[in-house]
Amino acid sequence: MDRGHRITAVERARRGPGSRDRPAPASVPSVDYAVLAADSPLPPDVLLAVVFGDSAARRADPRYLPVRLPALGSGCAAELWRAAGRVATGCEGPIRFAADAEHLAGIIELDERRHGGIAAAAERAYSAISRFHRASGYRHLLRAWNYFDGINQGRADEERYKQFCVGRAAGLGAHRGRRYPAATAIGRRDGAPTLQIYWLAGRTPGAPLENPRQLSAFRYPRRYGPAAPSFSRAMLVSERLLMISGTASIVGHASRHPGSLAEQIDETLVNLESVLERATSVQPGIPARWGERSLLKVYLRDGTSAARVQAQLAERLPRGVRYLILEADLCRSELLVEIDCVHGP
Ligand code: 3EB
Repeated sequence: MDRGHRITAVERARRGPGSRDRPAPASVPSVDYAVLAADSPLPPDVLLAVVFGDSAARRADPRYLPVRLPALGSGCAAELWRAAGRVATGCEGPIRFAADAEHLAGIIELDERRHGGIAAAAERAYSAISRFHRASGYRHLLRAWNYFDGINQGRADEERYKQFCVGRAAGLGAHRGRRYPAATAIGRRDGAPTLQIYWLAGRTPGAPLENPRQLSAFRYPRRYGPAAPSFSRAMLVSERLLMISGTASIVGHASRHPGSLAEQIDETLVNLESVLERATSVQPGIPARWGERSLLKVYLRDGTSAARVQAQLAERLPRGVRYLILEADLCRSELLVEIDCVHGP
């Protein structure tokens, strides 16, 4: 650990997360949903293009990641991150990346069969990510999305989500203390043995936030698995950009409203509000209400309820809030919906 980094950590501990005088990045990427024309090349300022859908095809461009989760409703299926300034791209081992002066977008895809299962693949992925960032100028892992097949397969501690958590915890290691990135972990149903992770890292640390209505995931009791999930509820990336982790109908550590999608949606929205309130209390630059710069991803276990979900969201959220609805499996089998959010400039 270099001297500059240590001073930053001490300063942060003294000032507390989100304080106004914490180091702030000079720029942040902007995130948008878009439709990508099938064959047109990505514009040069794109840091990352995640394309959701059954038929999302591969491309040679290292910034491009197809994720086979069916996109329902809107038809907008691509999440585009745009840089502030020049973009440099590259590959290092299994990692591919694109970066501007302040932030780096990374992608890793590992074949579970080549690494001996989901736990080993997750460990391999996160140790590669950790090593890569220790050696780069972008030391701070801010936000990560994890997608893999059959997330609820396996019984008790062998359930694949729990094994993923075991590997992720081992790969991230103890060195980062409890300053975990915000995260999403979601199950595909494509039968492909590929662990897909994409993430945002920065030169400047963000401020991790927790939700007062929920026990921190990294403190979940043993019954939820051999290793607690290593993520924070949200990350203040800058004074104006908030990235909220996958959020579900969980209060304390218990799932609420099993069997009721409508009630799970409402509980999830209360959790999101609670995180937003926490964020605005430490960082007044964050808009206090959802709006046109709020981008939600709604992961829905049963795609046939998409229209109902859309109607409920339209009723509960201000007009202008944008969302993708993706059909997916979620990390606890009783959860029917999970929502993550980028709330930014
Ligand atoms: C929860 O609150 C629901 O393991 O990275 C949400 C977001 C969830 C991220 C992860 C899991 C993860 O525990 C599940």
